[in-house]
Amino acid sequence: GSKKSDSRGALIVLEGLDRCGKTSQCSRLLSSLEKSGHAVESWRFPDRNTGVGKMISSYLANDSHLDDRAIHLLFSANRWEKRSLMESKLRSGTTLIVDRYSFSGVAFSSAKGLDMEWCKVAPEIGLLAPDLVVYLEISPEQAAERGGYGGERYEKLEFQKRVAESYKTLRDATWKIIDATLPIEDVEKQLREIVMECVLTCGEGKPLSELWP
Ligand code: Z5A
Repeated sequence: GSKKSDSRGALIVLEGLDRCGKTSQCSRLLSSLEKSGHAVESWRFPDRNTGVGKMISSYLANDSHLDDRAIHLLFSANRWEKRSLMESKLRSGTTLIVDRYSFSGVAFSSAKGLDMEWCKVAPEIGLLAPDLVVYLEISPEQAAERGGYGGERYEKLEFQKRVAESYKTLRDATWKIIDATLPIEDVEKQLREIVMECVLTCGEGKPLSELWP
């Protein structure tokens, strides 16, 4: 066939505050890419199904207490335990749509006061770099109005405001920003256009790279 041997799937990451609509958009994107015949899977971090993921889940539910650095490293370990599977999926041509990634790790831990460079550097270096990061932008106040927060540790307005500030510091010119307060179908349409372009570039053999580029 005409498919190049270095053709691969794209690593697409969605980031944003709690309630910004990531989960809804990931599932719409998944079905739209499936319908157009792409090999695609949707992933999320934390992956609560692994041993490490269960510790994270209990921490988020306030069932356990952990030092801020310890939980930061667990979130990172949770990405490391999926790294080789992630790489083999991408190389075999499967596009991955990922709900939260290293950027959440840095944004949420630095919102607690941990040094941003400490959060970014050691634990995350060498993880696969996304081909695309989409930030679904919403103010903490508007996010809070959506259906109410659940009872998890970080789901509080004051904390979400600090997370929003951290994301502002963290994001760079390569991120695509979408207004997450638009009707769900409009967000979906914008997202699909950006993602399709990225999937195409990766299919044409854009090399995989590692954090932090
Ligand atoms: N965390 C961390 O600290 N370090 C790390 O390394 C990682 C994560 C990876 C758990 O994440 C926590 O872990 C998270 C960050 C931290 N803490 N917080 N906050 P999670 O994945 O379990 O939870 P979440 O990411 O916050 O997801 P969520 O609550 O499921 O929200 P969402 O996915 O962004 O939104 P949604 O479920 O798609 O939509 C929310 C509501 O808004 C829902 O009722 C929708 O119908 C509605 N909605 C969606 N879009 C729209 C539009 N466009 N208009 C109007 N209404 C809408």
